[in-house]
Amino acid sequence: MAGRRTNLALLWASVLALATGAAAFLVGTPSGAWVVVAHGVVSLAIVVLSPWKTVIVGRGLTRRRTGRWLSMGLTAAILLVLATGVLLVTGQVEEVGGLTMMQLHVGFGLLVVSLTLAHTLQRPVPHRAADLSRRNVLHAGGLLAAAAGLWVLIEGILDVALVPGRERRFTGSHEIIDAALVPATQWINDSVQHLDHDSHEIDILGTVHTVAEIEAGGDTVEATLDCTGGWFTTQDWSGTRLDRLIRPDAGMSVVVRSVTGYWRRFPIDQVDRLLLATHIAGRPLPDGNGGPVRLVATDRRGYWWVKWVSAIEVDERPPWWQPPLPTA
Ligand SMILES: Nc1nc2c(c(=O)[nH]1)N[C@H]1C(S)=C(S)[C@@H](COP(=O)(O)O)O[C@H]1N2
Ligand SMILES: [Mo]
Repeated sequence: MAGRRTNLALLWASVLALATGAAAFLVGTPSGAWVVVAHGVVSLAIVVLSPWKTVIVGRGLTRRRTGRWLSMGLTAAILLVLATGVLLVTGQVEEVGGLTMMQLHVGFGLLVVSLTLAHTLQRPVPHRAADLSRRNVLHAGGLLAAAAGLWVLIEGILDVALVPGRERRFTGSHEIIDAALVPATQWINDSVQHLDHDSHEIDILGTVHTVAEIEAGGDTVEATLDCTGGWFTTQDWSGTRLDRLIRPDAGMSVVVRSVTGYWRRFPIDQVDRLLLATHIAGRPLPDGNGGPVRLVATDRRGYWWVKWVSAIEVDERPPWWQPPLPTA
């Protein structure tokens, strides 16, 4: 029974870690900070359970059942997810072998998901009515309390031990202060575009605009670009606010497109929070950062900040009519 309980708790903690991890990518404002905290706590619940699981694994290994290699692979993958998670949080190591720590963390995470699926199919833990007994609910509560305690402890250590100047945001991202050091970051496989400042045109609701026109808008907003890769930067961005070009009753949603085909859709009542930017911190946007013109989407994560904007359209589709995360 105790082994069953551990396995069930592990399964549920893994499912919650996956769900909160995926949801953390959607968080852009402090009201969603709890999702990121929850991801930390349920992940630590897996750590808290590990001594009990070690006992179960020890028993299993002496029996030489099929699926041993799968179990060992799964254990290794889980250790790698936890290790990359810790490295992400501390921010001391940013890249290994050309991959960012977040790419490694998500990659190992997806590996764990597929191995867990295979492992659970091979060794199913059927739920029983007794699983929801008062005693087990108390156990689950105790587990969460222990994990939360561990989370508070780790946060405390990080606060004291982290190098000053490496502020962490509620998303867990680390700060880049100098605008010149903002990396050229692609979501998946876009490549940096080199567009000509004078001849590039932006089609906005069927009307062609030059970069010079966007520059002349004279709007400057301070906004935070927070990449799901684990860094953020707060800068002054200048150009033209979209509410100067699009009326809020022009349709249901606004689609912003890049010359690369990358696009994102926004609710039309948020046009006053979207800026077509030509400058960062008073300087023209470098090609890598989306020059000559990119979108600044206040309070939204980096993948909304479409670079190398070529067109803006309005239509009657609802704003959620798009993949939750970009696909290119
Ligand atoms: N066209 C295009 N725009 C894009 C992306 C992309 O891959 N293609 N990546 C987005 C992501 S994930 C982030 S974090 C920011 C990064 O902006 P930066 O390159 O200025 O750091 O651009 C966003 N805009
Ligand atoms: Mo990003």
